[in-house]
Amino acid sequence: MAVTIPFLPTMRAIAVPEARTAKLRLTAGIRTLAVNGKPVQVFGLIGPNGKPGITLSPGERFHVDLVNQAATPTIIHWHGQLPPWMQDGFPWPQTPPIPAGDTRSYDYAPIAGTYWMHSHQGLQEQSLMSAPLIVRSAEDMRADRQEVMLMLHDFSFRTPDELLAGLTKSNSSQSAMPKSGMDTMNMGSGSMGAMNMGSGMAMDLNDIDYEAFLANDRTLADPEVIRTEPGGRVQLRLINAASATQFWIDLGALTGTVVAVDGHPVRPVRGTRLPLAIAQRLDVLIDLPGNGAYPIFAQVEGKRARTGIVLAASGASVSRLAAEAGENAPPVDLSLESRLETVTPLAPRAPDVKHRVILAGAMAPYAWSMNGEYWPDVTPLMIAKGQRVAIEMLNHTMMPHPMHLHGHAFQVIAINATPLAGAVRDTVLVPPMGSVTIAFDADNPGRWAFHCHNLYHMMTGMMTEVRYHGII
Ligand SMILES: [Cu+2]
Repeated sequence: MAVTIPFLPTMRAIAVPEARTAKLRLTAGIRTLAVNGKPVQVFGLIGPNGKPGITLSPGERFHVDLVNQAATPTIIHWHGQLPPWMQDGFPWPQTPPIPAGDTRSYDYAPIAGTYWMHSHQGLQEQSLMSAPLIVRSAEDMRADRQEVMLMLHDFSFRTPDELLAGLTKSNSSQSAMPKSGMDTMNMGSGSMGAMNMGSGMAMDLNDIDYEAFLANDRTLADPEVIRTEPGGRVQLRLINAASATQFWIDLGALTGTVVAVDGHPVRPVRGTRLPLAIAQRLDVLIDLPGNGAYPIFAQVEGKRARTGIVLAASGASVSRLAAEAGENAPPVDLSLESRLETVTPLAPRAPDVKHRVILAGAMAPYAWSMNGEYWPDVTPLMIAKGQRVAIEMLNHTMMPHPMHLHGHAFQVIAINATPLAGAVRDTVLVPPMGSVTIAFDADNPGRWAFHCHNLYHMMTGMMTEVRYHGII
């Protein structure tokens, strides 16, 4: 059982003794879900209270026994958290996957905010081996607001292996040469959502044609209805746990205030339509205007398809919601990113080391690379403890790439070579033909995965390693 540590403001700087933190049990297993009226077996990560994932109180350690009852090896990554590298949940040779039936223990000091956990083993993430990881802050406990979690997934009745084979086989059978950059005009049969960018180039979205999009495991045919207080305040914790789908969050009649991205506080930004790249999170405060029912939609970029939940005052009737919006959503972009400003900036300092990473690849043949290398045949990006590190990512493809660095929170310091004092976060979108530069202080020695969070891009090569000198 979770033990709630009472919040004592004057003790914030004092480490919570480990003995006061109970060990929590997290079970990786198999569950049955109904999607589009059909029962289907998916993975799940069930926490100590029988619900998906784990929620920690302020000061509580991430002290967890992960029990593998999934009947296959697995390893779970604590996305955005900053544990020692051997606890990161990545299948390094030193930390192999957990065999079926085994248990592995974790114990580290978590950072507060909206995080999530997902398998880093094969394609398990597509089969819903993921769950929320919420670490409440002292302010969360003080504030008078209702916490609402909204976790998004893309779903297919085909197996993830079939989905991957569909991408690599159908496209490699075409006689297309490897393409990248400006000459990439046509992305092959797998491109469901090619969009004209206005410059005559085709922009590519949505590699896979999914059969459903889930919000808290449900579709709009039977959405979750969350009862709210009339005129109350809601803290929406949005998590894009989809494997290959980016969304626009549509608050409809409501206006929200973004107060954190990827768990890290930003200066408040107001908005009604908010882009959410793969693996990213948003914390949005919403003051409900009255007694009504308010749908919160997540619409797939480049498509009319959407999913969502409903915030409804008790007694408010909830009408049936159309599963499609009136028009296609535009590509997810950096319109929000460019307005974000962290409240915890890096100290001013010139980078000690700068790495430049070219993102390349195309739909036909379906393969994606970083600096021309395909995981696992990669040259690690070397850094040293104590360095200020900058990484410039240049996207030479027509696909957007949501790039995630393990073990560090970075600050976005330039978009398309224009400097900014952007958000601190763990996943940033690099749009087609665009560039983003991130910076961080190298303070967590180890081996760290650095990859595109589109699962199929990662699985066909778009991953590398950031390694500290002296490790291995
Ligand atoms: Cu990618």
